[in-house]
Amino acid sequence: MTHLDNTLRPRSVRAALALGVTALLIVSGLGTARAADGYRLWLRYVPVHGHWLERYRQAATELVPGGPAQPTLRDTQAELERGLSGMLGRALPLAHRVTTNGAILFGTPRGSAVIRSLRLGLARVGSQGYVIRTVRVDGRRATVIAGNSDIGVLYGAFRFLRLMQTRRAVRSLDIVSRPKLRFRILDFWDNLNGTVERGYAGSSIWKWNELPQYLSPRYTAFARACASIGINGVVLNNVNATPYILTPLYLGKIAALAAVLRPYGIRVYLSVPFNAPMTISHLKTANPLDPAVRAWWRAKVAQIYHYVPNFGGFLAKADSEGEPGPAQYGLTQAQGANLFARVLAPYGGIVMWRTFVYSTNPHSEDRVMQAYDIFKPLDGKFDANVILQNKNGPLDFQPREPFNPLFGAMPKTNEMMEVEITKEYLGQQTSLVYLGTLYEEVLRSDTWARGRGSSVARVIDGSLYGERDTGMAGVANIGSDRNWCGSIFNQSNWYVFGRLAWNPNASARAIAADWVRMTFTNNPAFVRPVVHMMMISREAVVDYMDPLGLASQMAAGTHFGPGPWVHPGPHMPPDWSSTYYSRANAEGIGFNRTATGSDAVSQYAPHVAAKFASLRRCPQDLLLWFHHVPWTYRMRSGRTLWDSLLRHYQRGVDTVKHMRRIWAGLSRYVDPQRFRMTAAFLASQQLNAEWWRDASIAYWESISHLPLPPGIAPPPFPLKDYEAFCVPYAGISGAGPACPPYNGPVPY
Ligand code: GCW
Repeated sequence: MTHLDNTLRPRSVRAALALGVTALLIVSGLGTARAADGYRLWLRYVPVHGHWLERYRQAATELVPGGPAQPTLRDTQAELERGLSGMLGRALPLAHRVTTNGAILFGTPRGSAVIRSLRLGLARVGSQGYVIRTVRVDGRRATVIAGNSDIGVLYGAFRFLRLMQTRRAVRSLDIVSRPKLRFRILDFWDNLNGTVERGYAGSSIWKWNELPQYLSPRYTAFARACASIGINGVVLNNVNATPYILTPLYLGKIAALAAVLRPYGIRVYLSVPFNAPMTISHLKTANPLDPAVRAWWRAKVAQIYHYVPNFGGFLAKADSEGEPGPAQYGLTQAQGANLFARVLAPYGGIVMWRTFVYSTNPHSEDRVMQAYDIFKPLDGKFDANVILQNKNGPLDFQPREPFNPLFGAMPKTNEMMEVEITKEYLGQQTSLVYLGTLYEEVLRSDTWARGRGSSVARVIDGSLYGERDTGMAGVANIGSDRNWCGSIFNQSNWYVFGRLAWNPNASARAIAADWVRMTFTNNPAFVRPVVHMMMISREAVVDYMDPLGLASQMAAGTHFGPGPWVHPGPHMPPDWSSTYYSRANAEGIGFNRTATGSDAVSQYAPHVAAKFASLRRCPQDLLLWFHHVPWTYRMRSGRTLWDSLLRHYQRGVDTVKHMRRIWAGLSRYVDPQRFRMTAAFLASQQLNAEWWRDASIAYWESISHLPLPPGIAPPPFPLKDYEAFCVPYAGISGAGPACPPYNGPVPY
């Protein structure tokens, strides 16, 4: 209980100090009095107390900028001032050289002769990394935060602040860090009308009608938060793109936004519709082989760079879910991607070309095989500035999927990973699900592409095949809600995405602990149980939604709540239905993807394929992904599959109850506002979990005709009620309702 950050019951001295700092923040316009509503994310910089305060005050006595006050360095200084004054309760003097023990010197060797003379070995950290080291300057002990670029210095400053925020010793530092991935990007699925596809945190944060004249202060706050975790790119608009984004009206607005983001090292990218030459300029075709089409894109890109000189490039969803693409002209995905690549290359721009492409033919092969079959033969055909953007799994952001077989399968092509940070398929806004464990599971999966040790992390960080253009993209969960992400714990997913994109080998648990300490308190009586809760949260969702390797069992359209009964129909393509994936029948359940079935296993390296293909050796948590298994099959536990499956649903519900109990005992460590919101959301999550459990059990019972095992309660409603019930507007922001009005009992 020594170094408690609890601002609820401060001793009188602390109260005075806290008030003083709050006043300081308000006066300087740096913060807000509404400190506990989640707006300040993990950058709260609340006062430090006890012996840590003494230590940190000795380690931070003055700020010494090492270089001219360019925008990024000015922002670095502002962040250090904001962070240190918030935590240490006093403003730090600014000095032109080191004059006291405890000076903090920050800058680049180019900007500062002192930093140059320290020989920090900065060659190791590249253009975006940093070194933080305790050194002696003119006989005084100082901390130097240095990078080869101003942006590296900014990243280093955030790291230094994090050390204090998480109560690490800072007296004797030698930290060397460089990002392992080059492109660390948030993809916004934001529409220009302010709605957000699969967004659950309010309307879009980009206020197109206010731009370019008015620049909301949220843009800067957003940029700071991104820079604090190393995110360096933002795709502003939905991959289901409209042509307006490429018109001069919007380019002017984009230029204004790009200028705000730029000092924080963030480049702007755009999603582009492949047929823009037709919709904007009435060309008769968008065929990349047509010289007029190529000229159109060349001119368009020149125009974009005129508006936004540091423009990053394009993201494309082509030939996917109705979006136009090269296949319409009988051309390959490589021919489509290279059209963009060639016009962007002269400016150093890149193309992120999504591999989320699948056939619309209902009689085609197994849906999860299609992207591999389309892209794998094209290895080596993509230009150097194209990066294929693979979703983490071969299907579609499900609670659990095996890794996407394209990872490691294209040695001559850049590959990056796309994950959802928004929880479209994992409970959406209110459910507490920490995605760090999901990302970590994929990153650590061994593809065996070049033998043992060929993890997905090594594919995307370029260490397996030596690519330079490496990256990770996360579909943002950010909106205009005051707390940015719709819930406090959703913020942890933005946070962990950035940290893993910086270092895909980092530990999800360690990152969760940092986030909890910065977002709430360093008190171990809080940190330990909350990290535990986060670490078990994703498996809970898997258990009550898609246990044992099931996938895509959600309601149609909204993707909210259970829908295992969703079957193909006139408006429901087979591979969007649930029954396509479960393959449940009177005998058993699961999709046979072995050689006797679709043979999707053969898309993996032989070692992995053999494991997945073996009923005995297949990881049980992917069992029904790869195998159709009799209900009576004996699992390793000795239970039948039927028994085991139903127990997973129950276990998921039990875990949520457990999480609720943990949280309920922590009120004394959290401000009332964030405590209550989280408690209420956990209550709603329990209802959601019970709904999933009951509806799923009711449906599987109707298929297996087996009795419920002891300990499994019968669902409270008949199956037909679950089938009829739907939450009409969940998760389809801006679109119409996804189901007719329902007048029956409410299972959720
Ligand atoms: O999972 C699906 C979503 C769509 C999304 C699509 C994609 C942007 O339900 O809303 O469209 O993935 O990734 O393109």
